Amino acid sequence: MRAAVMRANDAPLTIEDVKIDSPGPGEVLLETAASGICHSDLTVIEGGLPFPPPCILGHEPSGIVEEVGAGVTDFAPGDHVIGCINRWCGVCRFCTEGRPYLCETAYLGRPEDQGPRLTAADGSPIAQFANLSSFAEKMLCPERSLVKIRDDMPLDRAALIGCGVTTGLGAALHTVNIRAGSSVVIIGLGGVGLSALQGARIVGAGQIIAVDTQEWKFETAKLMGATHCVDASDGDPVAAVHELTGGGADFVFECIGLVPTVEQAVAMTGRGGTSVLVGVVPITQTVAISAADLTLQEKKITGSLMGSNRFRFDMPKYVEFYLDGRLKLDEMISARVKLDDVNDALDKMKKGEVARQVIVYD
Ligand code: PAD
Ligand code: ZN
Repeated sequence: MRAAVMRANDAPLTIEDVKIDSPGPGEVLLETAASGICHSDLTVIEGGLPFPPPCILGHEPSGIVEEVGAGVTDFAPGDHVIGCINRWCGVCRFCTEGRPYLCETAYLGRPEDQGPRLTAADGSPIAQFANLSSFAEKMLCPERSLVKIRDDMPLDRAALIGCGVTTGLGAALHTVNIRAGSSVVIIGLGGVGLSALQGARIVGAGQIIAVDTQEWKFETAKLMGATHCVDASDGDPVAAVHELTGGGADFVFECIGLVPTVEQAVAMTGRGGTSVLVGVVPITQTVAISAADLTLQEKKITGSLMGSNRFRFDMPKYVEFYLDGRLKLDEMISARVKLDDVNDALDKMKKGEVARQVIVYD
């Protein structure tokens, strides 16, 4: 099969012929239908999230089951599925207390005696990213990385639910408890931010203030429920939010992963409010915040991992949200591209020229 391989950090991915193994116990072989391109893929390429090359990125996929391994009972050939990076074990402390997205064994790969799932033409192993690697025509995944969805859900839009939508929507629906009428700020209107924005609208937030440096994104943001838009490239976005909310918002979602915008998020949060850090700041960087500001105004800061998901339950529900019109995905797709165009697509994402791009496979 053809795949885009990361051979080195900060270099273009190379399109190569890669061998994919047949499914072992508990594994499912899929034909990849579509894969969204998420900023986290770019963060890995740039070295901000450590994952050693050679590897195949891509972690926002939909697919069709081709073959199942021994003991697989939840899937059969022909099933339509979405893949998620949050494989769960079901028995660790976090799984049993109902937070499987924190599962401690999520990224344990294959037992060594089974050999690698992916190998290069010369037989050397290629690492699989988060049990998925969807920048490839096929995927070999643990069954607990997958969820079956309705056959009438279009697979290019289903792919978006695999990461960005679940992350943003879930941050608003699950990580925090937004009461109807609360004021909400979304900083960063990529796939993740536009999904958090829709989550705020779905739970009945009052003011929904969208912040970005790319003015063209505001039309989409308004379509998805933004009541106000702030152009961060024109003036101080913190002052603008304080003005609009009368002193700071109840909830601020940082959906970019930059140090300055994390600091802005905390500064935009009002008395008793909550800053939700969704964007992934490169692990080598730290953020300066005033502790007294938190104490004296009882502000809270929380991280949000993959929308605090229980994806086998959440993703089919998000499919229903799309099919009943509550979740807008068509408007989120800036372009459908081919696997060969992946480097160009990553470049466009880097420049902030797109909302979400999806690789569609034939
Ligand atoms: P994206 O690159 O599509 O969107 C980022 C947006 O931020 C773009 O619209 C930019 O124009 C905008 N932007 C850039 N700089 C500024 C600025 N200074 N002020 C305002 N707006 C700005 O990214 P994405 O939506 O794919 O991902 C967003 C983040 O979420 C990224 O850090 C990614 O790694 C992270 C993520 N987190 C999780 C999780 O579990 N927490 C999961 C998936 C992705
Ligand atoms: Zn992602």
